[in-house]
Amino acid sequence: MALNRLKGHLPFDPMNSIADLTWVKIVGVGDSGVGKTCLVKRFCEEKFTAKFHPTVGIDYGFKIHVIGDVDVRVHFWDMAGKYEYYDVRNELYSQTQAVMLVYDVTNRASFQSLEAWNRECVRCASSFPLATVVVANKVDQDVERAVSREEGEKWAKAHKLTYWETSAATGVGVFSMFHSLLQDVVEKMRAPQVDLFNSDGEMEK
Ligand SMILES: Nc1nc2c(ncn2[C@@H]2O[C@H](COP(=O)(O)OP(=O)(O)OP(=O)(O)O)[C@@H](O)[C@H]2O)c(=O)[nH]1
Ligand SMILES: [Mg+2]
Repeated sequence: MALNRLKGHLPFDPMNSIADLTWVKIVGVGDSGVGKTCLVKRFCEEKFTAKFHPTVGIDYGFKIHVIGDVDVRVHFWDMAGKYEYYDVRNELYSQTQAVMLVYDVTNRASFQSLEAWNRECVRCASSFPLATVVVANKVDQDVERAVSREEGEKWAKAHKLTYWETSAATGVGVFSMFHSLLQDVVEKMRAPQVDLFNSDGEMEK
């Protein structure tokens, strides 16, 4: 039997179905080696690898996560932390709704880099009100800790951001951190948008 593939043969418009879905783009940034790829892998696949494979340009993850009555299609854009990939990252920030700023609690330099990462995100990903979390990763390596919880919390508070402690190795804190970040995004999406224009298309005074 021949299939009728003519335009309009479907009893519904597939584009309407796609438009009804909730899509969220989360960008992960932080110095190379802090554990961004491992955090995404832990959340999406419940896996962890001890071997280090630095991200080249960008890695990608996907998961459907339920927030209340919403099935959120979460797209993870896991950026390479090496500085030389700046031009690649710069191209990929658009339409970002959420950011995870990651550092490694055993590596002080990665904590000191947060300021620059935060600035890069605010500069490049400004189309939505951003939901941002500060993620102190590798807390399983407590004996080698170089940045205390108090210091991390203080930095996050000073930037009006939420602070989380995680371990991609053991899984501690990972689900709660992503769940809370996604809740924040869904709330921001539902918040009434301020209409800057009147019915004639002129800017309100
Ligand atoms: N002990 C411990 N090791 C971790 C943890 N998270 C990641 N690692 C290790 O840290 C190394 C780097 O992890 P990645 O996730 O690849 O780091 P990344 O931030 O994606 O690095 P780039 O892709 O280069 O930007 C790997 O050897 C991981 O196994 C953690 O929570 N605890
Ligand atoms: Mg990576």
